[in-house]
Amino acid sequence: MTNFTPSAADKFSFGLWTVGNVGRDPFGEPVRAPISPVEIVHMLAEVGAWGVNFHDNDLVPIDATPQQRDKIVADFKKALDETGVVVPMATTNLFTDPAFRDGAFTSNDPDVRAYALQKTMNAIDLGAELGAETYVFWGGREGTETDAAKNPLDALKWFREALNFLSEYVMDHGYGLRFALEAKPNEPRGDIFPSTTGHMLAFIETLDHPEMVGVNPEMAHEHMAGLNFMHAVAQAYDAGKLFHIDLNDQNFARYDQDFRFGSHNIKQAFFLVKFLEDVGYDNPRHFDAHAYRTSDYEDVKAFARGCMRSYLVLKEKARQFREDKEIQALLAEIHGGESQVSKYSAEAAAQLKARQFDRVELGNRGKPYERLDQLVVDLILGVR
Ligand code: DIG
Ligand code: MN
Ligand code: MN
Repeated sequence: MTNFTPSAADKFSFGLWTVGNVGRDPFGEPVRAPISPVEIVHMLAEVGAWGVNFHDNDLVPIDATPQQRDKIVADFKKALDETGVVVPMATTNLFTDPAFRDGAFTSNDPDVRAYALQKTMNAIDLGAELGAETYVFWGGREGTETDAAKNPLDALKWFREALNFLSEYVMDHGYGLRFALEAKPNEPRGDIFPSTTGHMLAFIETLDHPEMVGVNPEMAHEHMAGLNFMHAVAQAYDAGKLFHIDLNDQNFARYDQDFRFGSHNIKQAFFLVKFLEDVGYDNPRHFDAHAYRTSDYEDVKAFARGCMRSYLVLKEKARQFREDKEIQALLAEIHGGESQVSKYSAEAAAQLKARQFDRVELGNRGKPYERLDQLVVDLILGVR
């Protein structure tokens, strides 16, 4: 039986806010006492995680004095040194404080947009100091409840201005950080923009330094938009922009549930893991999720272990898929090979226009996809 124990090679990471989630929700107060960043680092080491991520204020409270900041950072570094846990990613909280009630980079208030830049520069400094290589931008408040309030063209312009400014800031300081933009269609704003990974990929091409900007697709967020997460991830990978990924789970047509990875849509999780392993994805595998509100901290550890275990079980299932003779024979039968016409020439066009097709015969060519998919279901259910 394969050993499903996580190792550093898996690059499994958790944000401070994930296992540190105290169980507050819009309809209920916290159910778990807060635990410190140092305690979280030790918990992550205990369950076998490789990395820990943070928003600036997960680590350093927004009103901390410089002396308090330095002490907090020193204690955090000590915990990292003691455990070997690393910091792959950092990000800015631009959504909790009331100052960001109408957005941060896309607020209608230029003072707020300027403050958001200042806060992000300081958070980038902190992330770089702790060794982060990826900097995530999730615009939780970048959106509207009424389109009367904000012209999306202004929002896109202001978001572009901010990212261009911050790209230059990173380059000016030689930080070597890459930016990863994370989309979400709604919540907490009525509509958030850019709303999906696809929208972000298009937006990146309008920036001054697109080469240093990629995406951080999140499973729950693409599912909230009713999309196939693996397809979004594949398009990001195809564009060379899959710099980071937020793994979790999510029932469709629900608020952002941030469930344990593999806990709800096991088939989508399988095809996602299969894709990442097939292409040799080598960036962090971040579980942006949290335990049920019903959990105590022992169950929070079970949540974290479950995220990593499910990924490793599905990784083993993907290996079995690749080695399954019946599945591979079917795939060989199905895949008819490279396109007959790919590169244009006048001759190729003329030959193709002259070619006779039997359209009815083409239409009669059935595919054994039911048989193939049942083999996958058998594999996932463990009867194959
Ligand atoms: C929510 O899905 C967002 C925030 O938690 C954070 O900014 C980002 C980093 O993973 N994900
Ligand atoms: Mn989420
Ligand atoms: Mn996320």
